[in-house]
Amino acid sequence: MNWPAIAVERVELREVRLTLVHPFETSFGRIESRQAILVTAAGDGLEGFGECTAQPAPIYSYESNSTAWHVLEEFLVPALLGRTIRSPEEIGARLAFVRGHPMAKSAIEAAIHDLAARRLAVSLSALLGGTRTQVPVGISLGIEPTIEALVAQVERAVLRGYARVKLKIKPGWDVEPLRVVREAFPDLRLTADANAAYSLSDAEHLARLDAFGLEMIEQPLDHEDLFDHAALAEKIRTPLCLDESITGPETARHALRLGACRIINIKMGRVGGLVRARAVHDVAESAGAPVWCGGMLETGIGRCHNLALASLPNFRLPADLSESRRYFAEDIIHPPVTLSDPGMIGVPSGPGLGHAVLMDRVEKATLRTAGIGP
Ligand code: SMG
Ligand code: MG
Repeated sequence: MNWPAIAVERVELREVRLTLVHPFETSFGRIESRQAILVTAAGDGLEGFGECTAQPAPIYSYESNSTAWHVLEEFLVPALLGRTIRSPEEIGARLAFVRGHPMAKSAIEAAIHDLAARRLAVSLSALLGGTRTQVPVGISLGIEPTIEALVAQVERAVLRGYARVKLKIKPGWDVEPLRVVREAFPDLRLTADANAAYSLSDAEHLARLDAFGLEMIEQPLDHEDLFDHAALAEKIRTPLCLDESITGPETARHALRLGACRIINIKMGRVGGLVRARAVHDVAESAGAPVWCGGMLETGIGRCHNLALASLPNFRLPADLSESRRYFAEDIIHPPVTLSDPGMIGVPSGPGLGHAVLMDRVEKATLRTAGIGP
């Protein structure tokens, strides 16, 4: 689909906090709320929305809400303001002078994509060339105080109809919870995500997870270590998937060539936006490797962007994309995201995000704002 000429006249940054209905614990810590920067790009009488996937602290990656705010306000937004954007690639090209900070870049790039789609009165999925009307989805379950509590969470997810369940693991919370969950749910599509909590010296221990028929183990080792992931892949049968390590099409190509992974988790924030996410998708597709869309506990805004992205053809495995109610008592979009069929979420078909942003709820959740432009 042709990209319209988009004039970015004004940008608003807004940090919001939404309490999670259930705390989410990973190998790097416990998260009780989703605190995010929302970006609004205005032009030609329309507004587009984006969400930055950074967290308050730089623990999943080096970005935090404060670094993203700073980089957006001081560098990224001024480089786009008052410009006419004639292609999606032009956004990244204008931002390329800033090294790194992919989540900050992705947030403004996403807002401009929404603006472009609204300008054309097409869905974001249509603008991207998505081919799916609904996407298979799973649920990512955090570390719980007890294995019984975890089994109860899995049971709820299965009853709700999720197509696959991902369990967070770390040293001391791996073999036992996986063994018990597998015993209780013999046919469940099950995966595990370590968020880089192990090292290659744990290879023998990780090989014990082969017994549980996992579809993949996600990011067992350090985010910078493709080499050790390739070595680990030789020692275990379960396919490896990389998340934190894949920063764009370049690392995707290296990882697949090295045999560091067979599957890629794509997060638009981590790789620097939708254009680069699509490039990772294409690299994996030509290597015959499936991808799936990861999640960062997004509000409804980021979730709609993820749904559009996951409508591309090589997103063949269930996404970490769950219903609004799995995260928040009240999402900031209307209608909230719900399962369309068991294990499926419909790709929004209305203009742009395809869901209305509820500004009164956004206002209530707001911690700080900054307007940039006239
Ligand atoms: O959005 O449902 C979700 C969470 C998915 O597990 C999830 N994300 O490493 O894949 C991952 C984690 C990172 C979460 S950090 C906020
Ligand atoms: Mg992960």
